Amino acid sequence: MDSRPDPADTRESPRQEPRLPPGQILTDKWPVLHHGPVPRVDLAKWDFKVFGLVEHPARWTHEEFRSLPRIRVRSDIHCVTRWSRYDNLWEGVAVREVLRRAAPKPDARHAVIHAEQGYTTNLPVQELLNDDVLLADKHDGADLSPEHGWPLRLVVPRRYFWKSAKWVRAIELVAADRPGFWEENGYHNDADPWKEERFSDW
Ligand SMILES: Nc1nc2c(c(=O)[nH]1)N[C@H]1C(S)=C(S)[C@@H](COP(=O)(O)O)O[C@H]1N2
Ligand SMILES: [Mo]
Repeated sequence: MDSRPDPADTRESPRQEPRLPPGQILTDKWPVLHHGPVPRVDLAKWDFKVFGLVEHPARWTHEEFRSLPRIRVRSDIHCVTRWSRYDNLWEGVAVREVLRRAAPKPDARHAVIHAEQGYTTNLPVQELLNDDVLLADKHDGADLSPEHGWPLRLVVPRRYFWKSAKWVRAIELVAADRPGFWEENGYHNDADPWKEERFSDW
């Protein structure tokens, strides 16, 4: 059984002025973009882990993960390929919630997000602690489709969407920043849409 979120507990990701970041075009559609094939996921073998610089390395089976406290977040998507989509209603578990249970050590300043098939992306732990950052399994009231990251995707509303890893399986906390897949392949390390941090300069 899912633990149901209180309907009143829908967090609005903070908006910036202007709402549409520079160089973006608004769309109602939700494009599918990723590297490689959509993974086939066996829920009986699926788990989610928090490891690295933590006091209590944590592992949840799919059933255990579904019983964690749940939240809803309304946020806008900004993809580096220049489409933006407003008012996405995500449902799932706050990243803050899973990190709290693992108890990060004081020197855990950066995170490597691990997804199926070796996809990684990197974020500061501070960013993950924002209360609009979640591990989502639902979008606009329906289960995520496999193409959009089912059974679980990260959602980081204040960064370009490549930081929102689909098919996510683990968060590793580290002391020194470690660039992920797209960050190693020319994308900007920080990915702030309002600063147009699209590509790195090298
Ligand atoms: N695991 C994984 N997650 C990923 C990617 C990927 O290649 N693999 N691509 C990222 C990129 S570049 C984008 S733009 C978004 C697209 O998400 P969507 O297909 O749900 O729109 O997923 C991100 N998450
Ligand atoms: Mo992307």
